[in-house]
Amino acid sequence: MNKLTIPLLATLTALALTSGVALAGSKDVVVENAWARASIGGNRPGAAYMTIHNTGDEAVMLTGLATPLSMMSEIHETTTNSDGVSSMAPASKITIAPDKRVELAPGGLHVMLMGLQGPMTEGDSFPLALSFSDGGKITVVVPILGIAARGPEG
Ligand SMILES: [Cu+2]
Repeated sequence: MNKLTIPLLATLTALALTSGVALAGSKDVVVENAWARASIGGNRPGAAYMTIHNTGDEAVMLTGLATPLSMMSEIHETTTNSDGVSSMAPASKITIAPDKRVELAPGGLHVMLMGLQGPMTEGDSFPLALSFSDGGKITVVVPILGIAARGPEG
């Protein structure tokens, strides 16, 4: 972690602490089973996965992602066509309906971590801040699993 990323991390943590209390909507969001895969090479993007669970009674939209690990993070969706060829593209904004979960998992939605600021090494972890339409933020600590991991259970 370089000198620039530490104040960013402190800011994200402070925002998460202050906004988690007062706002409706995202206070009812729980991020479950976050994980990432160790990266293959230094200049390839990384990917992170999780389940976003809205336990409240209002829909919440995910509006932003930030982590000191990458210059830019966005939601991508992998799709496979009828010939079995997979491709991915930025996904439109994710809305989590009341009492529903949205799964980010290999082969589907994922957080693409572009411009990695360091290696993603198995056993390490990094903070990821999720911003929501009501102004709330949630910061989760994402553990980095092995290069062949399929999920947090192995
Ligand atoms: Cu992607």
